[in-house]
Amino acid sequence: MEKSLKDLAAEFWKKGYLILESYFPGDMMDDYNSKILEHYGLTPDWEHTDEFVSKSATEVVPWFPFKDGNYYFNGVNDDKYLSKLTEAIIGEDWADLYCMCMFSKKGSKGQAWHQDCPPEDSDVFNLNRLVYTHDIIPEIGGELCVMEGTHKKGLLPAGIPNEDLDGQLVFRPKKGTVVLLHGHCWHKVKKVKGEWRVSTNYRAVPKGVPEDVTDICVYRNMRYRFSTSEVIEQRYIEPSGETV
Ligand SMILES: O=C(O)CCC(=O)C(=O)O
Ligand SMILES: [Fe+2]
Repeated sequence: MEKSLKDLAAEFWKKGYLILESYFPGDMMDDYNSKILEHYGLTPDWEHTDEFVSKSATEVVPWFPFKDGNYYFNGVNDDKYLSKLTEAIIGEDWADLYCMCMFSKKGSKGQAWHQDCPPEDSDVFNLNRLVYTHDIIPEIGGELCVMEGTHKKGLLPAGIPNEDLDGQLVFRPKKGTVVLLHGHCWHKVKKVKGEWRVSTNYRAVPKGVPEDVTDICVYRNMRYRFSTSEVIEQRYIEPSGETV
């Protein structure tokens, strides 16, 4: 029997993520993927500052298609079941934050461990609704790594930005798969070995969470503010193991 929305929401809140395997149809995903690649070309310039790219060990080029007036990707927003599931997870009157495509080229580092927004207030978070428009396979790399249950564990510990951690789960989402992931849950993306890797995030927030919730991202070596392209906090490990 199919799981109810309530059961799926409970699973999300237990683990900090939920995976809907091959949820969207392949032909819809092929169409999205070719439109995304058309936008980027295969060698896009980095959008972020060099300081950000080198410090954060994050090599990904974001694109906000709706902000550019491209509404091709509305099929995901319009999906009734996904909206209902979102409501079951983050409550009534949740809001769409934005749709963000992410592109990584061959040899890029992927994304270091991070929390999409500061975890100090457990009510203030974003919900990632990641849609994969192509298969993530070993030859491509770019696996999504998640530390289960860490949406309830507070601050990501300071440390080496992208090292593998004991207990990390490694996912290779197939085309059409949706990953719902709590923004406080510690996650990273492994190095990209294939020509390119694409993912698209339809971010949502519970009612009352400010629109700029994801302006500050927490990495193991810093907090970074995107709107001002600024490292707002350096995080160090003392030889004693303490974070300063
Ligand atoms: O591309 C992915 O698989 C994850 C990206 C990510 O960390 C995010 O969108 O918050
Ligand atoms: Fe993230």
